Amino acid sequence: MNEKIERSISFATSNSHKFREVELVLRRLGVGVRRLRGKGLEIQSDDIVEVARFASADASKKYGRPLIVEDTGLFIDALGGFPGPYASFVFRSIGSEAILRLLGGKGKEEEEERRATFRSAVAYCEPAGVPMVFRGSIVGAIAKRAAGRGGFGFDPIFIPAGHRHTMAELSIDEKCRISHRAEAVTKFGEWYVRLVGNVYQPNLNDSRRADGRRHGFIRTDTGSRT
Ligand code: ITT
Repeated sequence: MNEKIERSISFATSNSHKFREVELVLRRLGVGVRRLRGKGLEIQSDDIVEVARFASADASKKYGRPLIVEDTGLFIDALGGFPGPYASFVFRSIGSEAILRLLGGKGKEEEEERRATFRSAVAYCEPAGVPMVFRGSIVGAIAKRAAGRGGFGFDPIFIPAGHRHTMAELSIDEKCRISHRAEAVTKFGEWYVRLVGNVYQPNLNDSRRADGRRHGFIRTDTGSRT
C-alpha cells in the first residue's frame, strides 16, 4: 500500500497561491492536501497565532473534519510592525506601492532600516478539538522597488535575508524552501506524518486502526510549536 495516498489533510483557504505552496511543501513529506475554499471566522487580533487558532476551530466545526488553516502577517520594523496581522486588508486597500512610499517618506534607505519579517501560523484542529499551532518566519528587507512576477501579495517587495532578489523573483520551489509558510507547514507536516504514520500501519487490523486513529487525533493544548 502506498502510504502517501493514506496521508492527506484538508486546508481551508480562500487563497489559491497559499494552497499551491502548502500543497508543494506537504507533497515533499508525502502528505496530500484537499482544498476547502471557505475559511474559518477571522478574529481581529494582533497575534496571528490567535487568528489561526480561532479560524481552525471554527472551520473544523463548520466542515466537520480535521483541517488546517494558515495565517500570515508582515511585520515591518520601521513602521512599528505595520501591517502585521492586517496584511490582507492593507494589501487589498493600499497595496505594496503604498508600503514603499511609506518607507521612502521615512528616508529609510539602508537594508537594515528596511528590515521586515513574514510570520506564518498553521493551525490544525479537529471538530470539538483543541487547535495545535506551528509557526514559521523569514527575515528580510523591503525592496526599494517592486520586482518579479512570481509569488503573490507582498512578494515583489520582500527580499529574503542573504538573497539579492525579491521573493517574487524566486521560483515557487525556491520560495517553498525558505519561506515563513514552508517552515510552519513543514513543522506541521512532520508532526502529522508521525501522528498518521502511527495509525496507518499496513499490518494493523481494522479495529486497531480505528482505535489508533481516534487516539492519534486526540489533542492537547500544550502543542504549540515555535
Ligand atoms: P486565507 O483565506 O487563507 O486567510 P488570505 O489571502 O486572507 O487567505 P492571509 O490572511 O494569511 O491570507 O494573508 C494576508 C495577506 O498577506 C495576503 O492577502 C497577502 O497579500 C499577504 N501574504 C500572505 N502570505 C504571503 C506570502 O507568502 N508572500 C507575500 N505576501 C503574502
